[in-house]
Amino acid sequence: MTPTITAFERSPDGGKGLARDTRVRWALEEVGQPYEVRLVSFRAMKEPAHLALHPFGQIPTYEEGNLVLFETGSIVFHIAQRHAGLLLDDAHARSRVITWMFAALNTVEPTILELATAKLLERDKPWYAERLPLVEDRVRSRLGQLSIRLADANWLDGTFSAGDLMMVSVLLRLKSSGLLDAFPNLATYVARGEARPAYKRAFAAQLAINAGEPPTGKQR
Ligand SMILES: N[C@@H](CCC(=O)N[C@@H](CS)C(=O)NCC(=O)O)C(=O)O
Repeated sequence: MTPTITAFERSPDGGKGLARDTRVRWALEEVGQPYEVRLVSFRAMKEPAHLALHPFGQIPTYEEGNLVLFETGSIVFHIAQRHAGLLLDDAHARSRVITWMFAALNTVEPTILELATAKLLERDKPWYAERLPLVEDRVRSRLGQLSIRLADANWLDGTFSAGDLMMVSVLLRLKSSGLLDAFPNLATYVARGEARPAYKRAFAAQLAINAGEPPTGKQR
């Protein structure tokens, strides 16, 4: 059964791939699962039809038959469980991959989101200039810890996994900030993720929508 995901009709980032449908597209591309996309406007996201799928009125959602999921961690985990390639076979390695997914979403992403929120919504506050370095320091601290753990490895646990997919997706948000530059192994790690053919297909698909190209058979 072909799953359907939702994505922004017009992404606020204009197609930089930072909207979270990109990570779901990436997972689907990695495992070779075709999918359809339903585009939603900001208004439609807050209306009952979408709220029935996503209680917080956000994208992405994932529909497969009578299964409806929201939260990218859950969606990517579901895809990884159903298909070979994103979770490792050994039981302990599999649990470590899941740990890295949680770490990406629960420990690394919050600091990065705090920075994004500060830059987007707090610029006009009198305390913005004083607070920004503190927020950046919290991001740097997490990056430093992650950088030490990754060291000179290609991926977080040997082979590319859903843990890397999620971690790279989260770190991609920092590209324009310059904060990754102080951690060359993390910058290379992110570039390694972006170089994967599945990522490139996912990125191109979301860019096509935001560049105003006519929808393909997969996107409506
Ligand atoms: N924790 C959620 C976050 C979902 C989320 O923040 N989605 C954003 C797009 S990337 C959104 O829909 N924002 C619009 C809004 O919250 O109104 C996930 O990982 O799926």
